[in-house]
Amino acid sequence: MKKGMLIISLCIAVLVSGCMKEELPAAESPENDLIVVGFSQVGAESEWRVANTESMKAALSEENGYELIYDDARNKPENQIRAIRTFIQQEVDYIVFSPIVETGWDSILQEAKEAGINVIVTDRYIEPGYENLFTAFVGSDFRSEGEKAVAWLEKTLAEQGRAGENITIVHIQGTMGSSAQIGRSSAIEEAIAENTNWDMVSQECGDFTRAKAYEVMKAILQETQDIDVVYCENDGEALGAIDAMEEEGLVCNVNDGVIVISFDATRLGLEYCLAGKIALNVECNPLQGPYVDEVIKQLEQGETIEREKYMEEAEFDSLTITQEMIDSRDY
Ligand code: GZL
Repeated sequence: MKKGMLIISLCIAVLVSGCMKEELPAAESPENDLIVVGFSQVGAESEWRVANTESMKAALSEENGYELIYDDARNKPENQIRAIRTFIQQEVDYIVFSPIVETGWDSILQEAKEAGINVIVTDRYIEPGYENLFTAFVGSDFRSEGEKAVAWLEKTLAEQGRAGENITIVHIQGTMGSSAQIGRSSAIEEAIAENTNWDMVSQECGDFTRAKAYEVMKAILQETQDIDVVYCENDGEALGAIDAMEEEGLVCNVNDGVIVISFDATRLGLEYCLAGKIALNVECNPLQGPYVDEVIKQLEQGETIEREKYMEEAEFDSLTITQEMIDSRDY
């Protein structure tokens, strides 16, 4: 329910009960007693994002008690700021948003706070220091995801007897400045600094899209094809990089080809893993809608909430993944 309606309803309820002597039953809430949520989504840049949007829309549905106002920012932070300002003007009850990048949100979130609107951050994080400007976070620990990938790579190379061998690595980063890119990049960058036999031969931004990753990988392959590992920060990038490598006749395989590491574990990404083309796929769980629904319902009931909810996430490798594992998943 929009705040204005709620205040008018409450005033009428007080007036009615104040004029009448006998006890009245609690005023019936208006039939449209929906919780109005403004949701600013990053865009539709990847299969992961599509799954995330579907999860949010399913959870914040009318049958679940919501009126959802959805905005697709098309990967532009300025569109998110515009959308959030519109939500404030519309006097929504809650604002939910996945910040495209970590920085630049303090003033718009201050406006939401001054308007008395709870903000729930999903998926990606905003920069530290502004925790007072939002009520809850539901998303992933991207640094932990990167550490899983690095630990697997160290173990795999050791098992292959390549622990001391020079390893050439291509790093294709996600949208620069997003918490997913910052976390996943920091893990591989630190691992390369620690493993002196690991050499980053190229680091380019693939912007979490298959098309951009294909483009940058094609350019890299014109410079060098002596590549042992390609570390891609999501499935879209991994598929684009594999497209480019296969066009050049390179084989992507953990045992006798280029080791491709990816993140998200979307169905398409796991099918590439089953085919042996993605050697490791670290899950990034997009099914955040039910947790956002839970937080809002708790807030509506005046209950204490869990301020940060980190999604449970697994990892899949090409040597152990099965079709049954893929078929059993929700996205
Ligand atoms: C991660 C999410 C990232 C995915 C990409 O939580 O923000 O953005 O890894 C998506 O697929 O584009």
